[in-house]
Amino acid sequence: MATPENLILNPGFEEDRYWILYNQFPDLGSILIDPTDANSGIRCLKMEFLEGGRGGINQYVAKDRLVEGATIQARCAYKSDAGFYLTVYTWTIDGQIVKTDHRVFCPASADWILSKWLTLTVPSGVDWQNFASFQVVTGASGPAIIKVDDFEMYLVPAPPPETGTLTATATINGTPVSASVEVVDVRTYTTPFTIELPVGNYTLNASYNNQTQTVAAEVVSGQDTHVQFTFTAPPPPSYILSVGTTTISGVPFTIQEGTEVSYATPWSGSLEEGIYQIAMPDTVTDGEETYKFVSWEDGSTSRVRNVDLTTDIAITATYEVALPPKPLCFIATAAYGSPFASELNVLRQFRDQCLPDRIVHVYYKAGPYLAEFIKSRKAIKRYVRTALNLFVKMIKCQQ
Ligand SMILES: [Ca+2]
Repeated sequence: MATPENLILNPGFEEDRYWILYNQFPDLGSILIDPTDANSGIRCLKMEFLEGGRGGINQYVAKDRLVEGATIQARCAYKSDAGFYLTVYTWTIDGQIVKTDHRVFCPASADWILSKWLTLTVPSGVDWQNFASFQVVTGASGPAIIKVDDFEMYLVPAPPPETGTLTATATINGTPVSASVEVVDVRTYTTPFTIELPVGNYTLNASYNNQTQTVAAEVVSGQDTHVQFTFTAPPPPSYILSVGTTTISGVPFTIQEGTEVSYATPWSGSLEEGIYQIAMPDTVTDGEETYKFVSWEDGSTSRVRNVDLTTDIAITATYEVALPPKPLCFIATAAYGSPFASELNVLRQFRDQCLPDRIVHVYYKAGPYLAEFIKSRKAIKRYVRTALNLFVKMIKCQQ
């Protein structure tokens, strides 16, 4: 370590500057530079008191050179025919003297010797004036001649603060998570972390997923203090599932995720994220009509469908009218008078192969009434039969 700088300027009195000489009782003594004697160099300071009293020299040290918590150490060389004191002071801004082990007695010595060290701990939390003062004070009641030379005054830096470590972790259900933790008056960290801190008490404000926790922690010298934050898991997100049907509504269906719950279309509800099994009925009856499941809007044709609900989803099942079992040709049967006429086979084949379902459906609706009308009217029955015969011939010709 480098030798610290001597805070005292002109410590050996080789120049005429910097020292402030004071003499509380000037008529009882003198304070002068002595060019004939020295511990080192060529000059020293000579104080001659007739009857003792207070007097000496001040060396001021600027405030900004004195670090809070640091220690000032001072000493000087002297020779004296009477005992006296060396003192070190600082003054607070309101004029109070702050002193710590500030005074050392120097017994008489005929030869140059070094005084003991004086120690002054720079106070903390004090608004003090702009100097520390190193004084030579005579305290003797009789006459004394004191010579001083080679003043030394050093700042011993404040010892580094004792430290310990602070470790913080955060979990949800035992799983570590990255929580934001403000160590108040230090900074904000993200868990898990271990930081070195001066010993003392700290407040930690942790936050994760809109949950906050505050704990106090004491950092102990040379040890690790572990703070564990335990948060609760956030609820899973929910999404809107909509189940609809086309052609008809009011179709009962079930949604299963663990338990099975029944609903009817159109239905829309908020469900937690997850996989749900939607089961539509194969057929559903609405009044006189029976409807049959055809497909989902995505083209799938299984009436049971799994939906992975990770966003709002709308699904639609298409139902169509289910045709009743095909009876014989009402009208033709009525016209021919028998369901077994060979022409009927040709007509049935034509109906099943060539007519669109929609027309067949209308036919099934109206056919029975027309057939009843024809059955009891012989003339009409004959015309219809003739027309159908022609139609059957046409079909045959085209085949
Ligand atoms: Ca000197």
